[in-house]
Amino acid sequence: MFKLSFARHARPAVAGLILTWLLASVLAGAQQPRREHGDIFRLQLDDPAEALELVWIEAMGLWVGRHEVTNGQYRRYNLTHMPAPYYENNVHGRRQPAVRVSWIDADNYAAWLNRNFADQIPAGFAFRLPSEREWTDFAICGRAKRYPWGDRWPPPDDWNYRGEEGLGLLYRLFEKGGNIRGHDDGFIVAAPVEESGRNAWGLYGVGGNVWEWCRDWFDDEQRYRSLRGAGWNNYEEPFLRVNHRGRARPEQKNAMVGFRLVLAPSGQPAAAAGNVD
Ligand SMILES: [Ca+2]
Repeated sequence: MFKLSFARHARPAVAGLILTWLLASVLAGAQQPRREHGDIFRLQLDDPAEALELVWIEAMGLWVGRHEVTNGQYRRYNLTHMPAPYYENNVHGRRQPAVRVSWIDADNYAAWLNRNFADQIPAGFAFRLPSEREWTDFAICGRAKRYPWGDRWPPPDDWNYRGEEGLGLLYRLFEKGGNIRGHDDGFIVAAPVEESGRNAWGLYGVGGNVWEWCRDWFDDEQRYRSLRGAGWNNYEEPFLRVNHRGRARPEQKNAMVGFRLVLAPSGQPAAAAGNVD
């Protein structure tokens, strides 16, 4: 009798548990739709015209900024952001990358996004600067190569470095050094972010346009933060290699330096820097 009685009461309980589990699974699925490589996430900020776009990179398990953060997007945070021209060339354009922002500024910008747009950010994720290891991963797109665009020299014309376009009067008067022969991207300074260097994962300007702050310290003494990717004023072949590491003090600002953000699982530390060579 005991056995029968137990069975009679247990069945509805088990059925209820299964139903609850199924409902929970369906709801969880609705909250976190399946992501596929290349899916775009848009953070509307407080002005949809300045939405930040990020690309889901399945192999890395995080979103990577489709572009360098723009002056327009940065101005939603700092209304007075107006980077001074480089000689006579403007670098404050709405779709040009945010420049003359320090590592500290970029880190604060990510924190501002996390604080103010939590309702738009997928649960368990947060904005931050990429580690150098992550930067390298999304620069090479799963295939070892010498430069962010591939193995051949010179860079394709739609990757923004200092080519033959940069030979105006003021350059000749003030700039030392050379340029990339046979390369003309059409931009003397930073290009609009969507007009420079699209890679195989649909990310723009990962090489060139502006140097990008990374999260890591450059040195064990923690004096410098790491920069990757070179910028519009670079023509030196070693600087353009995918494994080249630049550096600057965290408070430094420069017309050739900007940043890109990742939207990554917030509970995990960034992938360690490691040896990028
Ligand atoms: Ca760049």
